[in-house]
Amino acid sequence: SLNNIKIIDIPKITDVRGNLSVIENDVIPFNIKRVYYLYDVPSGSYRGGHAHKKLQQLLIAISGSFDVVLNDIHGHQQIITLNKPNKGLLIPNMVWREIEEFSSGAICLVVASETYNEDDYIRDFKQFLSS
Ligand code: T46
Repeated sequence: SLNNIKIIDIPKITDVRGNLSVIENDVIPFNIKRVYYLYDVPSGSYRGGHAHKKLQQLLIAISGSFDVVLNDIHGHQQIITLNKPNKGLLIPNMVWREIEEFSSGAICLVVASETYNEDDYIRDFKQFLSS
């Protein structure tokens, strides 16, 4: 449910040369199995539109900004804007997500608990609500 959604602070190491942020397994509640990223998203376009049976993941706006629209099976909705490279949004399993309002040049980095598996996706919203 949406109660398990969290904003995670990613450690930031700052000095005169700029910032460095690092994600190790102690920052997130799962072992990292995959990393992918969304970029060059055309303005007005959106991504997602599905839920995961098992996968948990952390979304980070490493550049620019975007909105994450989250829905749970009870019909609750929450919209979270990500725009900081040292804040991650933890999305547990069984949460419907859509990512929209990408700014120009936005990059969404995703750190995932599982390798890619199409069988883990629920891509039908009605089926999601009745699961
Ligand atoms: C999510 C959001 C944030 C692969 O072959 N391997 C992969 O690891 C991924 C993520 C995708 N694909 C293939 C499957 C599709 O043919 O790439 C194509 C686009 O995937 P999808 O339509 O699922 O992309 P998004 O941006 O709608 O969703 C992705 C993730 O799939 C999803 O888990 O939460 O990013």
